Amino acid sequence: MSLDRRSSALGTRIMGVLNMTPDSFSDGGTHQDLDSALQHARAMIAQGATLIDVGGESTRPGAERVSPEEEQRRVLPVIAALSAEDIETSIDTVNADTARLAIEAGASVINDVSGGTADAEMLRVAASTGATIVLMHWRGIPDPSHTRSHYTDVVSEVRGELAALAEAAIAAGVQRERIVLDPGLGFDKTAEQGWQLLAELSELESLGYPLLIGVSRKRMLRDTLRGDTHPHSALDLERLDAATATVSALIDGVWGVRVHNVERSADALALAASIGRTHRHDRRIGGAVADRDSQCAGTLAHSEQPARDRITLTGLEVFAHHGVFEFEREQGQKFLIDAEISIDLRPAAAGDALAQTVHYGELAEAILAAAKRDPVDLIETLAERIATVALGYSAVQQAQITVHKPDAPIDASFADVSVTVVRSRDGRS
Ligand code: PMM
Repeated sequence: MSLDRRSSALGTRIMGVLNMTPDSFSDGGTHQDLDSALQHARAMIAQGATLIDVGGESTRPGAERVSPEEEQRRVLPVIAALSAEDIETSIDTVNADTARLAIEAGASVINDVSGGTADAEMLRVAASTGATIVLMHWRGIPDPSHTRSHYTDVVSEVRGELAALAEAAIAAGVQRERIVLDPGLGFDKTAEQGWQLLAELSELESLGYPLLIGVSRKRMLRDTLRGDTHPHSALDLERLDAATATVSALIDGVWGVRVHNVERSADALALAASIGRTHRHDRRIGGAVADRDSQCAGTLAHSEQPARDRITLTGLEVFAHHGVFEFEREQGQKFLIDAEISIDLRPAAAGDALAQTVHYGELAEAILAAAKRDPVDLIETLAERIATVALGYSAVQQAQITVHKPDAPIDASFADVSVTVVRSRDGRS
């Protein structure tokens, strides 16, 4: 496994699309069969996805609505099977019943492209199950003729409408930390409006919620690429996936990207993160990422002197299949991870602002996702991988990672064996 692939679980999560629909935007019909759907999901996880987004009803303009029963027949077995394999899933639905059953089957995230507006019960389901909910911006069932895409200022209007969606969710009992917002590229937005939103992501981020971006294989890419494309040909998909990966790299740092071709975007994000770690940040579209960086504590201006402030997570437990021996690979065992990150906490403390620090819950999730990914022989390698993930957060100046293997195959009686790596953003350790 290559180093760049490994670092794909950096700050930005990759949500791999698994459309169980015969008429989806782009992969309709290919994964209807449970086994091939599971295989595709496993492949996406191996390529760097942290979450699989399972959908049973297409939101493609002009697509037929399906009954909730049919939708559930398509998605629930896949979600149950993936959960049994410890693969995290989200349910892409606008139906509250489907969302509830999906959560019961093991999904942890509801991805609602209607932002909780299509089904009056949706927000209550999110509140009562405690699931994370992605609230996407739309103005109704996708309309190819863009009759609802009239905006005076698309960024501030989408921002305002997203804020209202989040407030409605909180009023219904959803915890603020469980809300992710998505500008809904292609949904009641022209290509031009989509690009404007991407150029000013920092405006949306200033709402204080994590952002998910779904640009993968969208028409705004095709509209922007030069020359003829032949919709749905292999060449067309390849170009769209390359374009998706390019955009993923440009918006690296958002909470998540929803993509069909995980490998391409994982590579692009890893490369972007490498540049981000070694370059003084003055790249980006419309300054979006520069703004984000300056909002973060401990930007590169502080990085020459590692901060003495720290966030420490200890005893993160994960069951995984790392090890040199065949039986370790087959049976798996418990690993415990301690992570101590150095970060200047003064801005967060001064403003009492979560956006100015690293969300330790998110860090824990990113570490666990990295630890669950493809097995390696050595806990040294695992610790290195996790340090890379921690340093993917732009505010983190130094990461000290200890991986414990308390049930390691050692004949002597022993309490624990562990390795520790200390890695700095400036590469000095
Ligand atoms: N796009 C599609 C479906 N679900 N969910 C979120 N959160 N954001 C999106 O942009 C989004 C979505 C349509 O694309 P597909 O049919 O190719 O999956």
